[in-house]
Amino acid sequence: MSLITTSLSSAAKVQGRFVYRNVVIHRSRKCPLGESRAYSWRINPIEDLQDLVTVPLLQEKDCIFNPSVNEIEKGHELFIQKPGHKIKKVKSVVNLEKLPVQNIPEVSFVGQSNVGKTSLISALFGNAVDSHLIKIGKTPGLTKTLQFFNVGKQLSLVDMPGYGKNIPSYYMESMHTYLQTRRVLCRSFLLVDSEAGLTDLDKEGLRMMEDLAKPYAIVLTKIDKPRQSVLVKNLMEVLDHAEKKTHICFPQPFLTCAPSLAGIKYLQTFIAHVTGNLQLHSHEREEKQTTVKHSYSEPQGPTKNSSL
Ligand SMILES: Nc1nc2c(ncn2[C@@H]2O[C@H](COP(=O)(O)OP(=O)(O)OP(=O)(O)O)[C@@H](O)[C@H]2O)c(=O)[nH]1
Ligand SMILES: [Mg+2]
Repeated sequence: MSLITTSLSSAAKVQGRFVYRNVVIHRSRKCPLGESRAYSWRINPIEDLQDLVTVPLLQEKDCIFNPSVNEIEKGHELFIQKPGHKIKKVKSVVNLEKLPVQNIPEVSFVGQSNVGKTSLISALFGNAVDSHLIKIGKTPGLTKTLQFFNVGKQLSLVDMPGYGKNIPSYYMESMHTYLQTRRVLCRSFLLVDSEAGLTDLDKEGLRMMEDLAKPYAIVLTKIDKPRQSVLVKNLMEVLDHAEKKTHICFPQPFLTCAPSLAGIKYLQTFIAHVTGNLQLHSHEREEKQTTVKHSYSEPQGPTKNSSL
């Protein structure tokens, strides 16, 4: 993952609120999010943030996930309940010996307490699943077990207990063991609060994911909370850290807002693809056209066709 930084010469002439590593971040030109939750983000919210800086946030070679509009609609459809395609909670697991036995691809959501893991899973289901099924908390530490949610017979999403202050260490241990040993786990998402920015605990989480050497991606949650200029700065810090300290992390972070579902279709499409439920023809075209390919290992587990 890499962030292009530039010399001050081109950017310094512009009045901006933040300068991060010589890159001036403009004040939000459109609607500052802190002032309006109703802001309408593009399918991939990074594109909105790109408008605020004069240098590319991501290098071209790192923009490897570019689904078409049609593919995004197909990815989104996978998460809609219909007869014969139910979204249901299959199990809450405390004891790792009691993990559900099912041969479908799993993706897991990892991160510190209160970062928004459960809310993100609910948003992936369009916030349309019964609230008794998915419990979202005001206080950290609400999710105390590994919770498995099946999307039809296609895939399973796994909500993890959060880690952090005053959270029992066995949460961390059971999460680590699950991530290390689960054969059907094909992708994890490490969540970072976009308002708080990258914390020491997040850095610890990233170190753990790197040590595990299993495919994962970063999700910046709660993008409705900070001003866009703060969001850009925090995103750049995440990209910078990921470039320097990670090797396995997927180069494109995902940005999401659970209440408004911003960024959710884009993430749904990625999940549909990496679990082998959606072939991306636009991606294949991109790959043929470009000579630079990101070195990235194939996902493990029972995926069918995924190529990212
Ligand atoms: N504004 C806003 N609030 C959010 C968003 N996502 C989550 N929250 C809030 O953040 C708080 C924590 O959310 P949870 O989804 O319970 O967080 P968690 O990571 O599952 O927490 P633990 O189960 O304790 O590990 C709740 O009050 C949510 O309503 C978001 O995108 N925007
Ligand atoms: Mg939770």
